[in-house]
Amino acid sequence: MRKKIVAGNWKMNKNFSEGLTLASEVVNIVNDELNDDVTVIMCSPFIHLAQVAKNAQESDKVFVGAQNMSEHASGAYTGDISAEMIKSVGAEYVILGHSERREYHNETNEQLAKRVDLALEIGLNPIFCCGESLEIRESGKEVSYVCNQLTESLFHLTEDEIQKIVIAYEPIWAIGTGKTASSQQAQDMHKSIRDFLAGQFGQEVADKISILYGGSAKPDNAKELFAQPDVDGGLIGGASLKARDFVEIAKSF
Ligand code: 3PY
Repeated sequence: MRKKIVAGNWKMNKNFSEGLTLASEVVNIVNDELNDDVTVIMCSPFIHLAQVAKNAQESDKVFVGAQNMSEHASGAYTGDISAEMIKSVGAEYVILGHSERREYHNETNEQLAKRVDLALEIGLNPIFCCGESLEIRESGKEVSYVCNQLTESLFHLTEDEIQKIVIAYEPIWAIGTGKTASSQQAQDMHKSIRDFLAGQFGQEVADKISILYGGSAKPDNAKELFAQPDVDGGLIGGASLKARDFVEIAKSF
């Protein structure tokens, strides 16, 4: 059985006190309403992380993640945040390679491979994002593009290590645009990703890896997306900023 996961990516939203209010609302609603078999993750800005992690201790279903981290372990990297710092405040996950980081900060597959290694070494679970632009989809090369992202950042891992990775497929054309991939488009890509993982790590291992869909997922479309056999949950942007909407998504399995 794969883990069902709903992770909220708050991006650069919410000041400190707004963030803490959101976190405690999520924890309260999850504790009252959510089934035990769903894992909820809040990926807050760094500033909020320590306190959000404390809030999450009130629930055995809620976990906390960062949205990015350095590929260096420590040292003279002004403004950067290390895997160890993230882990030390109680976070257990870290989003790596979100398309906004790839686009605005030129993150490369090679750099992400180093971050994946460091995160695993410290004991953080990467939520590794992949996904194609509209141009690539229209050229019909979306599967090979996404598979190349996986190859260059993840295929050096061992069978044990790859099972600690959560994959998030986020078509760039569906992020912040209000456009969602149809549930069939999501399923087709998730199946291609799983088949590709199976080719490298074996079917048994690939069947254990949770693959999340991201890109304008909301309470209205989550049920249909999560009903697909290879969609194991979502990485949620805007809708994770409202506790009620976020938890409704988590209740959509
Ligand atoms: C979105 O849904 O907008 C996301 O980018 C989630 O990471």
